[in-house]
Amino acid sequence: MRLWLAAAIIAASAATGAALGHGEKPPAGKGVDYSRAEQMPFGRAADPKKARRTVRVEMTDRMRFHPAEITIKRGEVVRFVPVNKGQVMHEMVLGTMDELQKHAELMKKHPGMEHDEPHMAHVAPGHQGELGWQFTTAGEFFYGCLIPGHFEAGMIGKVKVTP
Ligand SMILES: [Cu+2]
Repeated sequence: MRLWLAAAIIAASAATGAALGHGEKPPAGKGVDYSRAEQMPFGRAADPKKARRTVRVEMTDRMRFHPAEITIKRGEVVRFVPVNKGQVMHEMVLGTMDELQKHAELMKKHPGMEHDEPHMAHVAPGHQGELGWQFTTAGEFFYGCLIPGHFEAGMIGKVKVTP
């Protein structure tokens, strides 16, 4: 009886989820199998639903992130909500400084380049995105906006991961 009830609840909530999602743009990371997320030097993609902490990060046309520095405990799953407060496209891309610099160079050479991976969120003006991440290594990591010109203008933030 109890098992049957649990199954019914799961089925009901799955149906509700499907109804809510109808006609909407799928949230970032949807369909990602997080158990098989690629381990990167700065961590791995994680289910934002499992996050205990949400960090809202505002992006402005003054080429700044607010906050520009975030402290996170190693192993903690964080749900980032990048909010575009500007009039132009912005994005939040997680990485090491080295990787972000290389990626920014690439974006400059190929401005129309399509790039979309679990560690980045592109956000249209007036919208917000979602990014689930688990920082698995202590150290200093960064987030940048790699829209050509933005990174160079200082659109960069720092993540301090404590042991
Ligand atoms: Cu930007």
